[in-house]
Amino acid sequence: MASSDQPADPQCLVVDIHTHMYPPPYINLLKSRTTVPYIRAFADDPAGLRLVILPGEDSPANPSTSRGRPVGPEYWDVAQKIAFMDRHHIRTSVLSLANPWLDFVDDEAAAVEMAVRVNDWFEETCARYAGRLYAFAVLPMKAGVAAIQAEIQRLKGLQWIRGVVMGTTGRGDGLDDPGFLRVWQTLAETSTITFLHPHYGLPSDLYGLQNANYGHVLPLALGFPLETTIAITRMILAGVFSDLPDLKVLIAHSGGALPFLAGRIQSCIEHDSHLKKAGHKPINILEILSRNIYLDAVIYSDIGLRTATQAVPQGRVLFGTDHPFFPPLEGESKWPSVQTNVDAILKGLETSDAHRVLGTNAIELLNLTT
Ligand code: 5CU
Repeated sequence: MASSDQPADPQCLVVDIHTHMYPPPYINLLKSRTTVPYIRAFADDPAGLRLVILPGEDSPANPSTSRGRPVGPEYWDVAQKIAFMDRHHIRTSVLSLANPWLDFVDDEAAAVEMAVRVNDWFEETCARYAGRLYAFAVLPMKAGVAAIQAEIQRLKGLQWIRGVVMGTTGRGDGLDDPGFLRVWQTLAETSTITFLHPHYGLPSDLYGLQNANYGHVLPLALGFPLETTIAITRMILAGVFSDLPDLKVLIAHSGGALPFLAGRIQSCIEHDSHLKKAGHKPINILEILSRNIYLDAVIYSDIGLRTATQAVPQGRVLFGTDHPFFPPLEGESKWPSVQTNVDAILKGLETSDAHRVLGTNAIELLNLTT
């Protein structure tokens, strides 16, 4: 298949389902903080504000990441999002709050208030750009289960919200926490799709003593997708998908390593004497992949992309960009991170399948009017 700077067929509608923003109230929250996550300027750096969000990212022990990344209006200004979409021939975007969402807001009332403000900002912003913008909403994770459920129900009354975005820790004990099952139940009952996204990575000692020389490569390239893989495997082992066959989870970064490791995970389950003795319910990962799982196409190579499309049924892989993360380093106007994903789709798939991944799958799954 051809590689080009835009989809081969100009009739192909491109929909970006992995594209982030920090609405102004959330930016103000980050600016008010002095511990990670925060936004601040550094006196010796005239280049401007820095966004420091990842765990341990401000550690002096790791100067290669210790000031996070530059942050500017591309993170909060909707006009910049639309300009980016126009430049890259993206017709419609499904926005989501970027990590770490509201995971760090421990106070129940503050978490609920910020969730409502952020979600209402997305609703109003999408309404102003009807057909071009939709959004995944955020949940007040550190509020009680009842408060989370109430927000999920409230979202059903909003016109432009198409699901929720969530990290891997849930209310603090992970997505396989028995106490979290009631949240999954409400998401399933309300047919709310969950966009599962990493943030925490792996324990940094796994990256070794030389990690200080490696910038963000290990946490982002490996920590993020492995974190997601572990989170979803824990949900599988806990029987969440067996209990809730209608639950729909859209996994970031093409499911991390799940498509590649599904067979190994299944084999380990079948060979595990503890599970057998404990009378664990049978688990069929291929069935879960075909029934409950959707994957984005943010994988940057045709090899990974083909694996993703083979792991789930047709119609379940959806284009994304991860904008505004991974900006061009040299000031190019086009973002190579976007182009690499488009090229992987065009190279890896037949034209009709490529067009489905680039847009039609999202339009159908999320009921978008473009
Ligand atoms: O560059 C990064 O740190 C990130 C991030 O934090 N979140 C994301 O979605 N992509 C890249």
